Amino acid sequence: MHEVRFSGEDILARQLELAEANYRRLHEKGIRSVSVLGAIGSGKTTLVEWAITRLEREGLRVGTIAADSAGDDDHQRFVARGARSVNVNTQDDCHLDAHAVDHALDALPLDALDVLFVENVGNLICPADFPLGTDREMVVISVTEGDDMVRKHPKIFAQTDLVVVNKVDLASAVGVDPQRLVADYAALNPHGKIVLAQAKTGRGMDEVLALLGFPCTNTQW
Ligand SMILES: Nc1nc2c(ncn2[C@@H]2O[C@H](COP(=O)(O)OP(=O)(O)OP(=O)(O)O)[C@@H](O)[C@H]2O)c(=O)[nH]1
Ligand SMILES: [Mg+2]
Ligand SMILES: [Zn+2]
Ligand SMILES: [Zn+2]
Repeated sequence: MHEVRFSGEDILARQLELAEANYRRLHEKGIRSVSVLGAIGSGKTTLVEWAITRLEREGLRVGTIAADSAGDDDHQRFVARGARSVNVNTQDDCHLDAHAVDHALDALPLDALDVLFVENVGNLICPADFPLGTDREMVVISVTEGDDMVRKHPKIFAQTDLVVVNKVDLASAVGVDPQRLVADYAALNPHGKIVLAQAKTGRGMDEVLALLGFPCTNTQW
């Protein structure tokens, strides 16, 4: 086990060092990696399920790290799609950190992977403070959390360049205008991209994957 008992600024510096080590390790293996952050139940796992199916059809070998406080539901969903997956239970912690990702990487067959998705615990607050060392990051929210999500969690949205607003099929049922979320995000992060999606049916997935740097040639869903 690594020594991780530090205090104050040392903790942040150590987290950055571990994140950089993860980044280097993934690059040495030629693996492209994506952190998936977002609200509880917003559709993170559903999006990654589609991504696995889609990218494997493109000939890419996909690995996943599934983080939840308890249980292995998301991990099992990824395994069912054919991903090489590792389950991480964070228990009392409400986020993944670079140290936990390092250990998860130990348990993955890195030589047999081209792409890695890391699904964080559902949470829009502290994951913003814990870099994991992935190449890219996306934040998933859904209309059912309300139209004020971006305004209430500016830090995570200001530092992320790709946001997915999921479950647009439920927008009128919950009385939320997705364009409100689009406008709030544009005000906070003018360079960021935002995709309106319905992950359950795959709507928006082509755009999400293209923005993550995986343009798909086989566009049949
Ligand atoms: N109506 C609708 N439901 C969706 C959509 N995408 C996902 N869901 C449903 O939302 C629920 C939660 O989806 P998950 O993908 O498990 O969400 P998650 O963000 O991974 O959840 P946690 O990991 O528990 O935070 C499931 O019942 C999905 O079927 C969508 O586009 N529309
Ligand atoms: Mg999930
Ligand atoms: Zn350790
Ligand atoms: Zn936390």
